[in-house]
Amino acid sequence: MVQRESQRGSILIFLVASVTLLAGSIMALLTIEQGRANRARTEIERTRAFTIAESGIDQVAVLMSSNAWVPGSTLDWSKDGIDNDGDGLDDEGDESLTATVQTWWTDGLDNDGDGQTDESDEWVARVACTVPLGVSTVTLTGWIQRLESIIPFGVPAVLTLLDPNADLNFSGNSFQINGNDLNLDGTPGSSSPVYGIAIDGTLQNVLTQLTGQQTDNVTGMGGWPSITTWTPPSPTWLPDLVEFLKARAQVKFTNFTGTYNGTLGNWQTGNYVITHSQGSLNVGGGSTGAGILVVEGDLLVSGGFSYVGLVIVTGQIRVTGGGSGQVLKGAVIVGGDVQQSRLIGNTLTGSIDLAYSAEALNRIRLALTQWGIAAVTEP
Ligand SMILES: [Ca+2]
Ligand SMILES: [Ca+2]
Ligand SMILES: [Ca+2]
Ligand SMILES: [Ca+2]
Repeated sequence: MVQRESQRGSILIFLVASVTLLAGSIMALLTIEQGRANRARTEIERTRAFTIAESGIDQVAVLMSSNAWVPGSTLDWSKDGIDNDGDGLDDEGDESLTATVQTWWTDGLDNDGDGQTDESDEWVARVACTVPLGVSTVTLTGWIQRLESIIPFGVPAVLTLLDPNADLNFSGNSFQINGNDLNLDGTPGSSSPVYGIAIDGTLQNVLTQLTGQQTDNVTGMGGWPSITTWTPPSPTWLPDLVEFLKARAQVKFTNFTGTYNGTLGNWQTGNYVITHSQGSLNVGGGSTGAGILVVEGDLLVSGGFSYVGLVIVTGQIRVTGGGSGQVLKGAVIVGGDVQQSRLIGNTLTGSIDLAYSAEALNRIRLALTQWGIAAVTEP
């Protein structure tokens, strides 16, 4: 009897030990499972955070291309008032993305170590994008680079004539063609001057058409008068350029018969517009603009007209005075003649004032630049 009691006791101890052991194993298994689930969840979160960070870099590239990125600003999905993840809620808890952008061409540093600071090959934006999600935080660096453009911002002169036999007809002293750099506020700029006039032909053709008194009005690089010869990089340079810009024009005229007196962009508000006219265009009456004006035909200026940027005309430019004068800050490229006639009725009126402005061309270049993502690195 004593023996049976003792046997029963041993079995009980054995059972209790087994159950404890089993419970321990189950607990261990559960812990492993839990760890695996956590790791899987963390992995999913990380992948999602990675994808979101990539979208942030895409967004910066798109904003830069549409000239809507404010330099020095930060992208912050949690405060932008936009439903970035498309779940119907704005700026709710899980829209956590911040991106800061370092613009190499404005930072006053020689980022590529070539001895030059903020030069044209430093047109690179470094985007640091951070996305915290759950227990994970992903940081990506995007390298956004300017895409090549065929827009000629390195112009030889403020007035470039592509016709070797172009007729130039200015009216007395009522014109200025100045290749010295001028800022948009009217102060002298710090960029190197360009020539007053460049012609894809002999200098003689230009010189014989200006009176001695008129040569004083063509200033810029290389002394007096400031005239040079220049040949485009290819025979199809002008038509290629026109096609390229036509495809990107925001304002289009087609054989417009009236006189346009509206606004084609405004440099003071940073609104630079590509305007294309199929056929001749007549502007005047105080019309203003900023950007690139492309005319496939003749440009007739029949009243006050003031423009900041690049004017490209495949035919002639004809100016008939009037208003407060014709003012351009930037550069002009013309396929045909340049004619100025100031006689309206019996009254002499109006003047032409063409001034080279590196600031104007740089601003337009920046505004019209397309940006592409060159690389994405971690972090
Ligand atoms: Ca949302
Ligand atoms: Ca948001
Ligand atoms: Ca450099
Ligand atoms: Ca720099």
